[in-house]
Amino acid sequence: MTQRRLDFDAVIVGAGFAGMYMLHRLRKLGFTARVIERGTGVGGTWYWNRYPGARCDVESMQYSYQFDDRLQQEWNWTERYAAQTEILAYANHVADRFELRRDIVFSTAVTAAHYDDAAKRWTITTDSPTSGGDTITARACIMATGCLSSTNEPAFAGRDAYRGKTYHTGRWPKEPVEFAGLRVGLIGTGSSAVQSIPLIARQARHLTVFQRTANYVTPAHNAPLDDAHQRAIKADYAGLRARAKKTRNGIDYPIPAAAALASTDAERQRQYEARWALGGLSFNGAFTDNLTDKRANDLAGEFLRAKIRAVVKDPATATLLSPRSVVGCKRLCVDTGYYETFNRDNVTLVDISQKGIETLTETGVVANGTAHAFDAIVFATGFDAMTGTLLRMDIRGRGGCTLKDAWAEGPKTYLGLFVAGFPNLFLITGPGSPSVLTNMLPSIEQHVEWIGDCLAHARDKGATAIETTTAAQAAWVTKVNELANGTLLPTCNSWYLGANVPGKPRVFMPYVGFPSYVEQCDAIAASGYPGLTMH
Ligand code: NA7
Repeated sequence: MTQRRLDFDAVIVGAGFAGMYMLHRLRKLGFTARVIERGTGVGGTWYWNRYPGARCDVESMQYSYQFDDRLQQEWNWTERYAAQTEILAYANHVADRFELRRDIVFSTAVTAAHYDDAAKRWTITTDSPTSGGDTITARACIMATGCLSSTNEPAFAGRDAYRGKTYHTGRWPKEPVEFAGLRVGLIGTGSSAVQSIPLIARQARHLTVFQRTANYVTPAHNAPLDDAHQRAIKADYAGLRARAKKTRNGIDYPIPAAAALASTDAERQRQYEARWALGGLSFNGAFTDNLTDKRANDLAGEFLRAKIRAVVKDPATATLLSPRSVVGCKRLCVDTGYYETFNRDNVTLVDISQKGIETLTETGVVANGTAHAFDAIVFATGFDAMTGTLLRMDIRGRGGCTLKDAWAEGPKTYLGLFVAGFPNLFLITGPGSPSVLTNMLPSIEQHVEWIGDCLAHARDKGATAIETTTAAQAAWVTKVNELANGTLLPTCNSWYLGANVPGKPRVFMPYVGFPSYVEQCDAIAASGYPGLTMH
C-alpha cells in the first residue's frame, strides 16, 4: 500500500451534529478539514441509538440546526418529538445538502492523537486497515465526539456465561430485532429504558425489568406535528430561537415566574399541572427554586409520585417506581406509556437496589437469590458520559502528557473547550460547558461558531498554537464546581457526576449557567481571548 501524508488545517473527530457543522463552518472560513467517523454514516448518537422507541426529549422544531435559514425552513418534521429514524434522516439530509461526505472518512475510529511540539501539529492515528499506512496531521484537532457516545457496560459477574442474545441500547443493531414470543430481561430504568420498555413489552412474551434506582418520568404528549403549527413557528423561527437563548436550558419553554416556597398550595398545584400538561423537560422549570431548595424540590417530587400512584395499579409496584431523590438531579425521563406498561400481565419489575445484579448465568440473571431465565437481555445501562470517549483514545499533548493523566482527578478545562497543555485541541460541548444541561443543537452551534472564529483570529494574527493557561483553567474549574454546588444537582448518583461508572472520579461535569455561559464566551472573543495564549 502506498503511504500518503495527509495534512489538514483541522481534523474533526466524529460526524454527529457537532462534527458535521464544524466541517461546514471551517470550509466557509477557508480552512481544510477532514472528519473521521467510526460509524458507516453521519448522525452520531442518532446513528448508534436505534433501540425501539428511541426519540429525542427536546421538541423537533427546537432540536435542529438554525445556522442556515433555508435549511430550517425546508425541513418538515412529522412529530412533536422526532423519532431516531427521522433525526437520522435529517442528519443525512444536512450531509447531502452541504456536500459534507466528500470530507468525511467513515468506518474509521481515531485511536490516538499526539501533539508534536516542534511542528505544532497533531498526528492522528486510526484503526482503519485501509488508511493504515497514511499519516494524518493537522494544525487543530477538534473533538466532536459527543457527550453520550461510549456505552457503559457494567462488568456483571457471569457475563460471558450467558448463552442468549444480548443488546445494549446505545449500540443497537441496524437490523430489526424481533422479541415476539421471547422472555426478555432488561437492566436499567434511565431514559433509554423508559423509551424502550413500552415497545418491548408489547412484543415480548414476558419482560422483566431490573431497577436499581427509580427515575422521575414526565409525559412527552407526543403527537403528529400539525402543519399550521409548524408554519406558524417557521413564520417567526428567529423569534423562537431568540426566546430559547434566554432560558436556563436553551429550550423555549415558559420561564418560571415564582418560587415554589413563595406560592400557595393551590398555585403550586396549578403550575405543576400546567407543566405536566405541557410535558417533557418543561417540568423542571415550574418554579425558580426547584433546583436550589430541597424543600421546594420535595414538593415537586411528591406531585410526580402522586402521578405514578394514579396510574400504576399494584401499590407495591407503584412504590418501587417512585423515586425519592431530587427531581432533576438525574435528567428527567420523558415517556409515552411507561407507567401504564407496568399494569400489563407480561411485565415484572424487580428491585435490585440492595444487591444489584448478582450474576448472569448460562440461561439468565440471578437477582435477590432468584434465577430468571431469558431468551434475550437488554442492557439499558447508559454511557461513560462526557469523558469516556475522549479517555478511550490515546491523546497526548505537549511533552507527551496524556489526557488520562491530566484528567486523573476528573476533567479540567477552560470553558469546556480547551485543556491546558494540549495546544490546538478543541472540545465541542466538552466537560465544563453547559452541553447536556441544554438543548444540544444550539449549544453545538455556539461552540462550533466560537471555535471557527477563534481559529480565524489566530490565523489573522499569524499564530499557529492556541492554548489555555493553567491559571485560566484552574479558575474555570473552580467556577464549574461552585456553580454546581450552589444547586441540588450533585446530590444523586447521576452520569453528570460520573457516578454511574465504577472508579470514575466523582466530579460534576457540566457547567450550570446557561445563558450567561454564552455571554462569557462572547465577551472573551470580543476582548482578544483572555485565558488563551496564541503564538
Ligand atoms: P442512564 O440514564 O445512565 O440510565 C442507565 C440505567 O442503567 C440506570 O437506571 C442505571 O441505574 C442502570 N444501571 C447502570 N449500571 C447498572 C448496574 N451495574 N446494575 C444495574 N443497573 C445499572 O442511561 P440512558 O441510556 O437511559 O440515558 C442516557 C441519556 O440519554 C439520558 O439522560 C438522556 O440525556 C438521553 P442507576 O440510576 O445508576 O442506579
